[in-house]
Amino acid sequence: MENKLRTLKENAELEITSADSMEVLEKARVKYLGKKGELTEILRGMGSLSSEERPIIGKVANEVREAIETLLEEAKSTMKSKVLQQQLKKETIDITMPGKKEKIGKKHPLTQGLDELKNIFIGMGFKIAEGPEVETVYYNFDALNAAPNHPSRDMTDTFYINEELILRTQTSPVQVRVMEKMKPPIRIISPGRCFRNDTPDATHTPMFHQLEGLVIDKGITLGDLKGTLEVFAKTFLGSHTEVKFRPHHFPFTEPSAEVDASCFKCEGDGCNFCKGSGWIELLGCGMVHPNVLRNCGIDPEEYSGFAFGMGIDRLVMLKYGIDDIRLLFENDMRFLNQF
Ligand code: 2NM
Repeated sequence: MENKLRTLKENAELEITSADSMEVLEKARVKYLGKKGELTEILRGMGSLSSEERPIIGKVANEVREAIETLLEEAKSTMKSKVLQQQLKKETIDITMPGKKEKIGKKHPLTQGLDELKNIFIGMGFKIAEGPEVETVYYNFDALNAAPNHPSRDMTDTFYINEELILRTQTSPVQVRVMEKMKPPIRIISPGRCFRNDTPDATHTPMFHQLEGLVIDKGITLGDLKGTLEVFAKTFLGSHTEVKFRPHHFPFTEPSAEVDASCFKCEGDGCNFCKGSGWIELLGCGMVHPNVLRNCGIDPEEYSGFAFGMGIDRLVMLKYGIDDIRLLFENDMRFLNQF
């Protein structure tokens, strides 16, 4: 029996010292010291021993049990620190590795352009006005002195929702709404989305952006209009920019003009950017028609004013050298990241 115990101890020792995981150690503990373990099995057979042998074997059995327990304790604590070391090694952060750069978004080129335009006019004392994109025929056409048979009213040019409601084709209805509500002096710009029933191509999209301006006060003249727009052109395109006023016609202004700026690429010499003319078309403008003032409850004998309108998309394209307006609305990051 004593031999059996010694063999058991040797086997246990071998198993415990060669264990490579906590699970193996726990299995060994159950195998040797558990309720149904080998040591318990041997001790159960002690009943058949003589009274002289029993205390001797009992002592040896106790020694074997204590030895195995000690071995297990030691092996478990060694295993614990080994596992911890492995885990620490696995989870080590290499602080010398290059970090991941946070990607910060940026403003769409149209928003950048819009911000710049707004700031120029805010600097000249203009306030920003907004209005609905779904407009009435009255605010978009009638109040603006457009003749009942004016071609822009046609369904092939304007998106009709029903007979009275349309998608605004310009932001002038915002100016009408402001004139109805506010007493002069009025100095506002109205940037926003507009809609026209155009087939998309390099220079047209059915949705585009306009910025219009309006100044109404006593004694406002064409000189004020010219001075304001000259300052605008020089600020937006550069101080060497010259402006030229060409007679034109709009239903809502009289007189009306289109404004050209000297080409900022060739400074007027003529290049393929300005198609050899040295000039680039910038915007439309004029003195607000007396009919429009009357429609808005402003006495044209007491007040006068000027208005202007420009395409934001067109100006952004000019400034950044974009040759197709559709690129502005495709949201291709490869395009947008260039600005
Ligand atoms: C333009 C050109 C010329 C314009 C006129 C008005 C209003 F409401 F005062 F009559 N707002 N905007 C105007 C004048 C717009 O866009 C090319």
